[in-house]
Amino acid sequence: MSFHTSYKTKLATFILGAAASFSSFSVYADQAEQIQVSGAYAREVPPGAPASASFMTLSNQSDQDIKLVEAASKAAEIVELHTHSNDDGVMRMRKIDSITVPAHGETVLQPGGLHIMLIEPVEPLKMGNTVKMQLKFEDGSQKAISMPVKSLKVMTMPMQHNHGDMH
Ligand SMILES: [Cu+2]
Repeated sequence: MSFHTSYKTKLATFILGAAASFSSFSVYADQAEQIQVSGAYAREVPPGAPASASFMTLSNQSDQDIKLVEAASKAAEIVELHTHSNDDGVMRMRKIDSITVPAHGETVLQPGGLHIMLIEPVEPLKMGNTVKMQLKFEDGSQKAISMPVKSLKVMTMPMQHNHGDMH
């Protein structure tokens, strides 16, 4: 058992070393590795709809705040980081430069709040389809994620809680 563990470690070290030699990818824990993405989905829209949005929870396992600075996807012509603000009772959304995930905390992208806007979808954002996305962080590291397309009806159902608290 210990032989295998040590062998694996040596192998991993070798592979990481080789990766460092042959590519520009960094071997230390970059920001993309410190971020966990959960519950990601894109909102279903009818064909021809001008835009849709993607939502997810970003968890930061590191000691430092991490900024998401860009998202890219082939699913839409333009992908932007957005937030909503309440202007005298009217909800408006606007483009923002980054979304901060606090150290040892999480940031929730959800309807009515932060989201990743998918402008001029080029792939059908139909329930059952999958959207692939690249998330880019301040240090230039990237994370590839894929998410299901969900309909608004599914989206607005009460969230499941994974803990036993009383509500
Ligand atoms: Cu938006």
